[in-house]
Amino acid sequence: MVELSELGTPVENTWCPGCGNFGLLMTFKNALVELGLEREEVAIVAGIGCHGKITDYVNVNALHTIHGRVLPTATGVKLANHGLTVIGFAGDGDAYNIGIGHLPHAARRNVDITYVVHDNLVYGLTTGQTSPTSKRGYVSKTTPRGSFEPGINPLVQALASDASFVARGFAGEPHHLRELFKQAISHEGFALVDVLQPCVTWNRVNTYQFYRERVYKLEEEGHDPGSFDEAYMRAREWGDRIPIGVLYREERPAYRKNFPALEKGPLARQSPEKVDVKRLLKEFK
Ligand SMILES: Cc1ncc(C[n+]2csc(CCOP(=O)(O)OP(=O)(O)O)c2C)c(N)n1
Ligand code: SF4
Ligand SMILES: [Mg+2]
Repeated sequence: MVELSELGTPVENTWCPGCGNFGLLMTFKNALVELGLEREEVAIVAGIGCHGKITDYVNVNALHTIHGRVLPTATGVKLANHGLTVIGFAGDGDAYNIGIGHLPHAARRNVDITYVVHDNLVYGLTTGQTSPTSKRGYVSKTTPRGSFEPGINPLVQALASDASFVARGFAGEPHHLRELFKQAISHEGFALVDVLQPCVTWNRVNTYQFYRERVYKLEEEGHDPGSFDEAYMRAREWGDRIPIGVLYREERPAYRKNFPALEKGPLARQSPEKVDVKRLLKEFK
């Protein structure tokens, strides 16, 4: 079992002081420790953005992929070696703008990965442009008169895509977020955890205080995560009250269980010498 001290790296952390990513990072490491995982059993994949630097800060197998392609990359990692616990990290721009096309497919297939979205409602790394989750009226250098587009609702998108686990956490509630991470990572299939992650440099609207005044915990209000209708209703709630917790959970087989070749064990551990390539080439000629 990995110790917390083994998960650190010598890389200098360049996130802005106070960034919500710090809470998310520490919480994630604690979740790995509490799940009793070994370092070599875990693979993380991240996109491009401030969030993406997380691959430098956790001492596990890590792949810093390109903007918007966390899900196909993580899917490939999982299918190549389903012995790994695979967690993808994306930004809201990464996940819900350029990468949105991958969400419904990973979700409907129930690919066995956890998808953590650092949702700061802004493009952080590129210095503060309006993002797909920015709310209507949001003022930034790309929308100086306020965004006239309604923000995308990631939880509604995930539910509509048949995701089998849909949750929202808040980086300012680390104990609560740690439990969400543990549940998502233990879930068989696709698990989205959208994390409200304050960007203290560029987003002066959705601050720690903004969320502290609004978030409430679903489990304290008798929410039933087995009810799709109830989950949908809660997913649409954003105003004076913002729900955090597990919105929806459903048990169904993970994507990899459809592949007979994977029943013999992870592909990464199968010897290519045993594959009759000539017979295969003949078959597909
Ligand atoms: C294909 C591609 N398009 C655009 C960019 C430029 N780019 C880098 S990060 C980024 C957006 C970052 O915002 P987000 O995904 O929300 O991550 P954050 O920095 O907020 O964590 C963009 C547009 C890129 N690197 N690659
Ligand atoms: S720009 Fe925002 S998201 Fe990026 S490190 Fe700074 S505070 Fe965090
Ligand atoms: Mg962002």
